[in-house]
Amino acid sequence: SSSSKLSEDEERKLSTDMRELYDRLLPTADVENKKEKLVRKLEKLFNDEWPGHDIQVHMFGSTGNLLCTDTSDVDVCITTDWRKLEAVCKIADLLARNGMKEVICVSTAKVPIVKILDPELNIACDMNVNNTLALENTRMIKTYVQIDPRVRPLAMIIKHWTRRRIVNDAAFGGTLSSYTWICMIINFLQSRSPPVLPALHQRPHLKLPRKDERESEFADDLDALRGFGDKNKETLGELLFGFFKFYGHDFDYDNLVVSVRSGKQISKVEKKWHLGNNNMLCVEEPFNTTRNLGNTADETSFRGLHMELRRAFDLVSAAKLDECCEQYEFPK
Ligand code: 3AT
Ligand code: MG
Repeated sequence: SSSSKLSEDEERKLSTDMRELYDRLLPTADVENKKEKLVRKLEKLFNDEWPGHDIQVHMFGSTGNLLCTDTSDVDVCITTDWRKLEAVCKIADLLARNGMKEVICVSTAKVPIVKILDPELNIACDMNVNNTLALENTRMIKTYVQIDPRVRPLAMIIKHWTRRRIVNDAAFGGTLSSYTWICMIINFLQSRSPPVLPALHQRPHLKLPRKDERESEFADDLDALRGFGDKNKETLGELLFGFFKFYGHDFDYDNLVVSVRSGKQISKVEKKWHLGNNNMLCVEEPFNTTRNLGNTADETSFRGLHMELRRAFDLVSAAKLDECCEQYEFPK
Protein backbone atom coordinates (compact mmCIF):
# COMPACT_ATOMS: atom_id res chain seq x y z
CA SER A 1 0.00 0.00 0.00
CA SER A 2 3.02 2.28 0.18
CA SER A 3 3.63 4.64 -2.72
CA SER A 4 7.02 4.17 -4.35
CA LYS A 5 7.73 7.76 -5.27
CA LEU A 6 7.54 11.13 -3.52
CA SER A 7 5.40 13.81 -5.14
CA GLU A 8 7.15 17.08 -5.93
CA ASP A 9 5.36 18.89 -3.08
CA GLU A 10 6.14 16.16 -0.57
CA GLU A 11 9.75 16.08 -1.63
CA ARG A 12 10.06 19.84 -1.14
CA LYS A 13 8.40 19.77 2.27
CA LEU A 14 10.50 16.84 3.45
CA SER A 15 13.78 18.42 2.31
CA THR A 16 12.86 21.75 3.96
CA ASP A 17 11.88 20.06 7.24
CA MET A 18 15.13 18.06 7.16
CA ARG A 19 17.22 21.24 6.80
CA GLU A 20 15.40 22.76 9.75
CA LEU A 21 15.87 19.67 11.94
CA TYR A 22 19.53 19.44 10.91
CA ASP A 23 20.14 23.04 12.04
CA ARG A 24 18.70 22.17 15.45
CA LEU A 25 20.81 19.02 15.76
CA LEU A 26 24.14 20.63 14.93
CA PRO A 27 26.44 20.91 17.97
CA THR A 28 27.05 24.35 19.46
CA ALA A 29 30.50 25.88 19.86
CA ASP A 30 29.97 26.09 23.62
CA VAL A 31 29.59 22.32 24.05
CA GLU A 32 32.40 21.61 21.55
CA ASN A 33 34.70 23.80 23.66
CA LYS A 34 33.70 21.98 26.83
CA LYS A 35 34.56 18.63 25.25
CA GLU A 36 37.95 19.95 24.20
CA LYS A 37 38.45 21.22 27.77
CA LEU A 38 37.61 17.81 29.23
CA VAL A 39 40.14 16.10 26.99
CA ARG A 40 42.93 18.52 27.96
CA LYS A 41 41.99 18.17 31.64
CA LEU A 42 42.18 14.36 31.44
CA GLU A 43 45.48 14.46 29.59
CA LYS A 44 47.02 16.70 32.26
CA LEU A 45 45.67 14.56 35.10
CA PHE A 46 47.11 11.34 33.61
CA ASN A 47 50.53 12.76 32.75
CA ASP A 48 50.88 14.44 36.17
CA GLU A 49 50.03 11.15 37.90
CA TRP A 50 52.07 8.86 35.63
CA PRO A 51 54.90 10.93 34.09
CA GLY A 52 57.18 9.50 31.43
CA HIS A 53 54.58 7.36 29.65
CA ASP A 54 53.64 9.77 26.84
CA ILE A 55 49.92 9.47 27.56
CA GLN A 56 47.71 11.06 24.91
CA VAL A 57 43.94 11.49 24.90
CA HIS A 58 42.04 11.36 21.58
CA MET A 59 38.33 11.84 20.92
CA PHE A 60 36.66 9.28 18.69
CA GLY A 61 33.14 8.10 17.84
CA SER A 62 30.64 10.84 17.13
CA THR A 63 32.80 13.54 18.69
CA GLY A 64 35.41 12.77 16.04
CA ASN A 65 33.27 11.93 13.00
CA LEU A 66 31.12 15.10 12.66
CA LEU A 67 27.92 13.27 13.67
CA CYS A 68 27.48 14.34 17.32
CA THR A 69 24.84 16.55 18.88
CA ASP A 70 25.12 18.53 22.12
CA THR A 71 23.76 15.59 24.08
CA SER A 72 26.17 12.94 22.72
CA ASP A 73 28.60 11.28 25.11
CA VAL A 74 32.28 11.84 24.48
CA ASP A 75 34.23 8.72 23.48
CA VAL A 76 37.88 8.95 24.39
CA CYS A 77 40.84 6.71 23.55
CA ILE A 78 43.92 6.97 25.73
CA THR A 79 47.11 5.95 23.94
CA THR A 80 50.30 5.02 25.77
CA ASP A 81 53.16 2.54 25.46
CA TRP A 82 52.58 1.68 29.15
CA ARG A 83 50.52 -1.48 28.59
CA LYS A 84 49.69 -1.78 32.31
CA LEU A 85 47.19 1.05 31.93
CA GLU A 86 45.08 -1.14 29.62
CA ALA A 87 43.53 -2.79 32.68
CA VAL A 88 41.82 0.62 33.20
CA CYS A 89 40.96 0.31 36.92
CA LYS A 90 43.87 2.57 37.89
CA ILE A 91 42.22 5.21 35.72
CA ALA A 92 38.88 4.81 37.47
CA ASP A 93 40.56 5.24 40.88
CA LEU A 94 42.42 8.35 39.81
CA LEU A 95 39.34 9.98 38.31
CA ALA A 96 37.14 9.20 41.31
CA ARG A 97 39.75 10.87 43.56
CA ASN A 98 39.68 13.94 41.31
CA GLY A 99 36.05 14.94 41.42
CA MET A 100 34.57 12.86 38.60
CA LYS A 101 31.13 11.40 39.31
CA GLU A 102 29.41 8.15 38.36
CA VAL A 103 32.76 6.45 37.77
CA ILE A 104 32.21 2.93 36.50
CA CYS A 105 35.00 0.53 35.53
CA VAL A 106 34.05 -2.22 33.06
CA SER A 107 37.31 -4.17 33.06
CA THR A 108 35.85 -7.48 31.85
CA ALA A 109 34.57 -6.22 28.48
CA LYS A 110 36.35 -7.15 25.22
CA VAL A 111 37.55 -3.55 25.19
CA PRO A 112 37.75 -2.56 28.90
CA ILE A 113 36.32 0.91 29.53
CA VAL A 114 35.84 3.50 32.25
CA LYS A 115 32.69 5.63 32.30
CA ILE A 116 32.61 9.01 34.03
CA LEU A 117 30.46 12.08 34.36
CA ASP A 118 32.29 15.39 34.65
CA PRO A 119 29.97 17.35 36.97
CA GLU A 120 31.73 20.65 36.27
CA LEU A 121 31.32 20.51 32.48
CA ASN A 122 28.23 18.26 32.64
CA ILE A 123 29.63 15.82 30.08
CA ALA A 124 29.48 12.02 30.14
CA CYS A 125 32.55 10.25 28.80
CA ASP A 126 33.55 6.65 27.98
CA MET A 127 37.26 5.88 27.76
CA ASN A 128 39.42 2.97 26.64
CA VAL A 129 43.18 2.47 26.40
CA ASN A 130 44.97 1.73 23.12
CA ASN A 131 41.91 0.67 21.10
CA THR A 132 43.36 2.26 17.99
CA LEU A 133 41.02 0.40 15.60
CA ALA A 134 38.26 2.72 16.84
CA LEU A 135 40.42 5.76 16.00
CA GLU A 136 40.87 4.49 12.44
CA ASN A 137 37.23 3.61 11.86
CA THR A 138 36.28 7.04 13.22
CA ARG A 139 38.67 8.64 10.72
CA MET A 140 37.05 6.57 7.96
CA ILE A 141 33.52 7.68 8.93
CA LYS A 142 34.67 11.30 9.07
CA THR A 143 36.17 10.95 5.58
CA TYR A 144 32.90 9.55 4.20
CA VAL A 145 30.97 12.38 5.87
CA GLN A 146 33.17 15.00 4.23
CA ILE A 147 33.03 13.63 0.67
CA ASP A 148 29.51 14.82 -0.12
CA PRO A 149 27.56 17.63 1.62
CA ARG A 150 24.39 15.50 1.86
CA VAL A 151 25.95 12.83 4.07
CA ARG A 152 26.14 14.81 7.31
CA PRO A 153 22.53 16.05 7.39
CA LEU A 154 21.18 12.68 6.25
CA ALA A 155 23.20 10.70 8.80
CA MET A 156 22.45 13.09 11.67
CA ILE A 157 18.73 12.91 10.96
CA ILE A 158 18.72 9.10 10.72
CA LYS A 159 20.71 8.91 13.99
CA HIS A 160 18.14 11.23 15.58
CA TRP A 161 15.39 8.91 14.35
CA THR A 162 17.19 5.84 15.82
CA ARG A 163 17.39 7.54 19.22
CA ARG A 164 13.74 8.61 19.21
CA ARG A 165 12.53 5.18 18.15
CA ILE A 166 14.89 3.42 20.61
CA VAL A 167 16.60 1.31 17.98
CA ASN A 168 20.18 2.35 18.81
CA ASP A 169 20.91 0.46 22.01
CA ALA A 170 23.18 -2.45 21.15
CA ALA A 171 24.27 -3.19 24.72
CA PHE A 172 20.94 -3.33 26.52
CA GLY A 173 18.16 -3.03 23.97
CA GLY A 174 19.37 -5.76 21.63
CA THR A 175 19.24 -3.34 18.73
CA LEU A 176 22.13 -1.65 16.86
CA SER A 177 24.94 0.71 17.84
CA SER A 178 25.21 4.09 16.15
CA TYR A 179 28.31 2.78 14.41
CA THR A 180 26.29 -0.06 12.85
CA TRP A 181 23.60 2.37 11.66
CA ILE A 182 26.29 4.62 10.15
CA CYS A 183 27.73 1.67 8.20
CA MET A 184 24.22 0.93 6.90
CA ILE A 185 23.79 4.57 5.82
CA ILE A 186 27.15 4.57 4.01
CA ASN A 187 26.40 1.31 2.21
CA PHE A 188 23.01 2.69 1.12
CA LEU A 189 24.75 5.78 -0.32
CA GLN A 190 27.33 3.57 -2.08
CA SER A 191 24.43 1.66 -3.68
CA ARG A 192 22.57 4.59 -5.29
CA SER A 193 22.91 4.92 -9.03
CA PRO A 194 24.89 6.96 -9.65
CA PRO A 195 26.54 6.43 -6.24
CA VAL A 196 26.77 9.24 -3.67
CA LEU A 197 29.79 7.65 -1.95
CA PRO A 198 32.71 5.50 -3.16
CA ALA A 199 34.19 2.47 -1.35
CA LEU A 200 37.26 4.00 0.29
CA HIS A 201 38.92 0.63 0.82
CA GLN A 202 38.85 0.02 -2.96
CA ARG A 203 40.66 3.22 -3.98
CA PRO A 204 44.28 2.68 -2.93
CA HIS A 205 45.52 5.31 -5.39
CA LEU A 206 43.75 8.06 -3.44
CA LYS A 207 45.72 7.78 -0.21
CA LEU A 208 47.60 10.70 1.25
CA PRO A 209 51.35 10.19 1.48
CA ARG A 210 52.61 9.55 5.02
CA LYS A 211 55.97 9.96 6.66
CA ASP A 212 56.70 7.11 9.10
CA GLU A 213 53.40 5.77 10.20
CA ARG A 214 51.87 2.72 8.61
CA GLU A 215 49.97 3.36 5.43
CA SER A 216 46.25 4.14 5.74
CA GLU A 217 43.99 1.16 5.05
CA PHE A 218 41.54 3.33 3.11
CA ALA A 219 41.62 6.26 0.67
CA ASP A 220 41.85 9.48 2.67
CA ASP A 221 42.85 12.14 0.13
CA LEU A 222 39.77 14.31 0.62
CA ASP A 223 40.70 16.82 -2.06
CA ALA A 224 40.68 14.04 -4.64
CA LEU A 225 37.53 12.41 -3.22
CA ARG A 226 35.29 15.48 -2.88
CA GLY A 227 32.81 15.78 -5.72
CA PHE A 228 32.55 11.99 -6.15
CA GLY A 229 28.77 12.10 -5.69
CA ASP A 230 28.10 15.10 -7.94
CA LYS A 231 26.54 13.03 -10.73
CA ASN A 232 23.87 11.90 -8.29
CA LYS A 233 21.28 14.68 -8.10
CA GLU A 234 19.03 13.28 -5.37
CA THR A 235 17.83 15.72 -2.71
CA LEU A 236 17.92 15.15 1.05
CA GLY A 237 14.23 14.24 1.03
CA GLU A 238 14.69 11.73 -1.76
CA LEU A 239 17.65 10.15 0.03
CA LEU A 240 15.77 9.79 3.34
CA PHE A 241 12.84 8.28 1.47
CA GLY A 242 15.28 6.02 -0.39
CA PHE A 243 16.98 4.92 2.84
CA PHE A 244 13.76 3.72 4.47
CA LYS A 245 12.63 2.12 1.22
CA PHE A 246 15.97 0.33 0.86
CA TYR A 247 16.11 -1.16 4.37
CA GLY A 248 12.34 -1.30 4.95
CA HIS A 249 11.30 -3.00 1.70
CA ASP A 250 14.01 -3.73 -0.86
CA PHE A 251 16.94 -5.25 1.02
CA ASP A 252 17.30 -9.04 0.77
CA TYR A 253 18.08 -9.75 4.44
CA ASP A 254 17.95 -13.53 3.93
CA ASN A 255 20.85 -13.59 1.49
CA LEU A 256 22.89 -10.40 1.66
CA VAL A 257 25.49 -8.67 3.84
CA VAL A 258 25.96 -4.89 4.11
CA SER A 259 29.62 -4.34 3.13
CA VAL A 260 31.05 -0.83 3.33
CA ARG A 261 34.48 -2.24 2.57
CA SER A 262 33.44 -3.55 -0.86
CA GLY A 263 30.89 -0.78 -1.51
CA LYS A 264 28.09 -3.20 -2.29
CA GLN A 265 26.11 -6.08 -0.80
CA ILE A 266 27.79 -9.46 -0.71
CA SER A 267 26.51 -12.99 -0.23
CA LYS A 268 25.89 -14.42 3.25
CA VAL A 269 26.74 -17.91 1.97
CA GLU A 270 30.10 -16.76 0.63
CA LYS A 271 31.04 -15.47 4.07
CA LYS A 272 29.48 -18.54 5.72
CA TRP A 273 27.31 -16.14 7.67
CA HIS A 274 24.13 -18.02 6.72
CA LEU A 275 24.86 -20.40 9.62
CA GLY A 276 24.64 -19.56 13.31
CA ASN A 277 22.74 -17.19 15.56
CA ASN A 278 21.71 -13.54 15.40
CA ASN A 279 22.51 -13.36 11.71
CA MET A 280 19.28 -11.99 10.27
CA LEU A 281 20.93 -8.62 9.81
CA CYS A 282 24.53 -8.88 8.59
CA VAL A 283 26.73 -5.76 8.60
CA GLU A 284 30.42 -6.33 8.00
CA GLU A 285 32.88 -4.30 10.12
CA PRO A 286 34.93 -2.54 7.41
CA PHE A 287 38.35 -3.18 9.00
CA ASN A 288 37.75 -6.57 10.59
CA THR A 289 35.58 -8.34 8.03
CA THR A 290 35.05 -11.42 10.21
CA ARG A 291 32.98 -9.30 12.59
CA ASN A 292 29.20 -8.96 12.09
CA LEU A 293 28.10 -5.65 13.63
CA GLY A 294 24.47 -6.72 13.23
CA ASN A 295 24.75 -9.64 15.66
CA THR A 296 23.54 -7.50 18.56
CA ALA A 297 20.00 -7.95 17.20
CA ASP A 298 18.31 -11.32 17.70
CA GLU A 299 15.38 -12.51 15.59
CA THR A 300 12.79 -10.70 17.70
CA SER A 301 14.57 -7.37 17.76
CA PHE A 302 15.34 -7.67 14.06
CA ARG A 303 11.59 -7.96 13.43
CA GLY A 304 11.06 -4.88 15.59
CA LEU A 305 13.73 -2.96 13.70
CA HIS A 306 12.29 -3.94 10.35
CA MET A 307 8.85 -2.82 11.47
CA GLU A 308 10.24 0.55 12.57
CA LEU A 309 11.97 0.99 9.20
CA ARG A 310 8.69 0.35 7.38
CA ARG A 311 6.76 2.65 9.71
CA ALA A 312 9.32 5.37 8.94
CA PHE A 313 8.97 4.72 5.23
CA ASP A 314 5.20 5.17 5.38
CA LEU A 315 5.49 8.47 7.26
CA VAL A 316 8.34 9.86 5.18
CA SER A 317 6.35 8.96 2.04
CA ALA A 318 3.69 11.37 3.30
CA ALA A 319 6.37 13.97 4.18
CA LYS A 320 5.59 13.60 7.92
CA LEU A 321 9.08 13.99 9.36
CA ASP A 322 7.96 15.07 12.86
CA GLU A 323 5.70 12.09 13.25
CA CYS A 324 8.37 9.81 11.84
CA CYS A 325 10.77 10.92 14.59
CA GLU A 326 8.15 10.98 17.37
CA GLN A 327 9.44 9.59 20.67
CA TYR A 328 8.61 5.88 21.00
CA GLU A 329 6.48 5.14 24.08
CA PHE A 330 6.63 1.66 25.53
CA PRO A 331 3.17 0.10 25.76
CA LYS A 332 1.81 0.18 29.36
P1 3AT B 1 26.73 8.25 19.36
O1 3AT B 1 26.66 9.69 18.97
O2 3AT B 1 27.51 8.02 20.61
O3 3AT B 1 25.38 7.61 19.38
P2 3AT B 1 29.02 7.16 17.92
O4 3AT B 1 29.41 7.57 16.53
O5 3AT B 1 29.87 7.66 19.02
O6 3AT B 1 27.49 7.54 18.14
P3 3AT B 1 29.03 4.51 19.05
O7 3AT B 1 28.75 5.15 20.35
O8 3AT B 1 28.18 3.38 18.58
O9 3AT B 1 29.00 5.60 17.88
O10 3AT B 1 30.51 3.98 19.04
C1 3AT B 1 31.59 4.83 19.34
C2 3AT B 1 32.75 4.44 18.45
O11 3AT B 1 33.26 3.17 18.82
C3 3AT B 1 32.41 4.31 17.00
C4 3AT B 1 33.45 3.36 16.50
O12 3AT B 1 34.67 4.08 16.28
C5 3AT B 1 33.67 2.46 17.68
N1 3AT B 1 32.88 1.22 17.63
C6 3AT B 1 31.65 1.03 18.15
N2 3AT B 1 31.23 -0.23 17.95
C7 3AT B 1 32.23 -0.87 17.32
C8 3AT B 1 32.44 -2.22 16.86
N3 3AT B 1 31.51 -3.17 17.04
N4 3AT B 1 33.61 -2.51 16.26
C9 3AT B 1 34.55 -1.57 16.09
N5 3AT B 1 34.43 -0.30 16.49
C10 3AT B 1 33.29 0.05 17.11
MG1 MG C 1 29.50 7.67 21.14
